[in-house]
Amino acid sequence: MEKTKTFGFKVLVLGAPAVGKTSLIRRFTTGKFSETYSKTLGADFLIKFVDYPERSMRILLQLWDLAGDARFRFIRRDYYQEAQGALLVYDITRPNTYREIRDTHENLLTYCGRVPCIIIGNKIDLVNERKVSYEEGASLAKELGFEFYETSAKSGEKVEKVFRRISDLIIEENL
Ligand code: G3D
Ligand code: MG
Repeated sequence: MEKTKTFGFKVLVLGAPAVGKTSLIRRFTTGKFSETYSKTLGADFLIKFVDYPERSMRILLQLWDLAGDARFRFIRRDYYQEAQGALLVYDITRPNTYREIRDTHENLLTYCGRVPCIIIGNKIDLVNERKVSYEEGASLAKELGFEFYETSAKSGEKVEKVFRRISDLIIEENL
């Protein structure tokens, strides 16, 4: 039997405050949605393996969550350093978080260059509060040249999918 190789990658989860970055990471790494944890201070990361048995390979995703709080801007450069991919997250109930995606992407380009990215519209469980349409999300993603998914950290919808996709894209780019 072939020996399984492990590769580690750093993935940034970016977006305005309260779009659900920490919730998405927690949902993916623990399978749970928790309403009670404290707000992220500074930066932190959680890890999770994504397995590719057919390639005898496993990917260790280091998922970095950055506080949107301006007080922590000084750590940003270190935080961005050597990331291989990013998830750009907005909240479908808050159009300003959608409009911020372009700036967030500009920042990412400045520090990391062009790395694989996925755009995510989160909180689709809040059906009656939706203010950004699927089409708006898809069209922004198309313009920037990235894939687009809508998720709910609360219900878990598409959460596994987006982390596996970013892992796939990073593999294509780096291995
Ligand atoms: P952030 O890390 O991007 O700042 P958080 O965002 O993960 O801390 O989430 C911000 C708030 O949105 C939290 O609520 C969290 O429970 C909620 N949230 C995150 N994802 C979803 C989702 O998919 N659906 C719904 N309905 N809520 C979500 P509080 O009330 O603690 O501010
Ligand atoms: Mg957070």
